[in-house]
Amino acid sequence: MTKTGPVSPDRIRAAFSAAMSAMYREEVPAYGTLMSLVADVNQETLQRDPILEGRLRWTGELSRVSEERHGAIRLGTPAELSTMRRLFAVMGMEPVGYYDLTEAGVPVHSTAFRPVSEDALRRNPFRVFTSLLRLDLIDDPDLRQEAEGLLKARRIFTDRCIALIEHAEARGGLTEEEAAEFVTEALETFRWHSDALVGPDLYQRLHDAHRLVADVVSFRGPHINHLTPRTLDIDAVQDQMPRRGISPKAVVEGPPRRKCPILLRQTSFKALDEAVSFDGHKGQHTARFGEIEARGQALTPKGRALYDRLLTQARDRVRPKPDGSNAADYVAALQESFAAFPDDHEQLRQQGLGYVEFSLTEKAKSLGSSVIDMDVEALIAAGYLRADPITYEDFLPVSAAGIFQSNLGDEAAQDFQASPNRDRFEADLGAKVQDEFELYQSLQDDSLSRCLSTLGKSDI
Ligand code: OOG
Ligand code: NI
Repeated sequence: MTKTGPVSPDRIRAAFSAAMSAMYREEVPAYGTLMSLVADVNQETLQRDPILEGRLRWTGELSRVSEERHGAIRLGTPAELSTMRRLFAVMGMEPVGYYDLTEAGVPVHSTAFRPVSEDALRRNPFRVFTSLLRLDLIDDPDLRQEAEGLLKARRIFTDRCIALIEHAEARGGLTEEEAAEFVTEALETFRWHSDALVGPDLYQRLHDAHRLVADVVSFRGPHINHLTPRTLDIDAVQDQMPRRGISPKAVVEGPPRRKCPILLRQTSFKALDEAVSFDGHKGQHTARFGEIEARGQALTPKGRALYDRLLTQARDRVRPKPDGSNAADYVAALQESFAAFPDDHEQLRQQGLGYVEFSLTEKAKSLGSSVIDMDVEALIAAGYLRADPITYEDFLPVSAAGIFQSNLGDEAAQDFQASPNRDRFEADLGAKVQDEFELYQSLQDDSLSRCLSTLGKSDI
């Protein structure tokens, strides 16, 4: 690529993710503390567990782990959502999955913008959980109208940012110089503004409708509300957080601790009470929090159905209380319930529960047509083919609801009619969201075809 040719979207994404991290570290000191704790724990974990280290090295994931993070934003209007899609597209991030949070008492629906190809994920897997507020679920028609008016009038993207998005779309990319400018301009959208758009009375009315409505409608932009590093041992980080002055929520969301991690485990903590000026009146708002995550194997639809069933079973027995008083009982129920989920890599693969990436071992490289009669199982058993878990790159609705709840305040849950509306979301987004299962399936299929064609086998 020449100096003036387009910069790869992967590089823009990596630069943006680093810039976002630097900004957040400055705005939220606890994030810096968390980053150093996570770095320490990850290093210890790799030293303690050479098998894990070897696998991450083999699959090319080792170098991405310490750079890995996700963020979250909440948008107010369809126009904001569709422009955000175009902004993320410049960085090679596409909408994957539809999450309906109304069921959990939060008036939003969401998607995750993330890279989708194997290469792009390896280079930098930065993702942003992006929610759109559902004002249609707010009862008071006057308040709804006022909120709509405020949202319609605000401009969350700089003019230059929009111009650069259009430029990238028209030219198929950005030059080095434009890309640097794009990162700076795009960052502005995610910045915290302590001067609210509303006075104290309206803030209170919005807040009374729902904490989340106040968080979206009262401010100039969709401040990034958390930035989450990936840890290799979430229980160790959870344990050590209090020693560094951070108090996490009582239970880790997602599956229990296992030998073979699956999907996603997450925990969060309240980071800041922000001082806000409401039309010159001093006040407070809690917008931003901290979170850590541990990622495990992506599950097939069959594995996911089993996960959902076992999670529901555990939560029917013990529902974790917001104050943490029954945390131990919940963890015990979870562990008991998940005893029915195989905890062995071979079992997970053979039973079709988890996705894997196939690769040829060193031993296979000296082989020729002698393998022609072997099938996948035989190739694995003979040590020619290996199967490593594919990392889960997405989110979990029950966990996301738990994260929303714990940070909005425990009184925030309200009963909405569960009302998923994916068509509406996609119309507002201006695109279809991709299906996560199809993406994992094709990563798995492509890895197998590559191995087989290297071995000179067209099919198995
Ligand atoms: C998003 C909460 C969901 C996660 O990691 O599941 C989330 C939000 O609070 O805006 O980030
Ligand atoms: Ni999160």
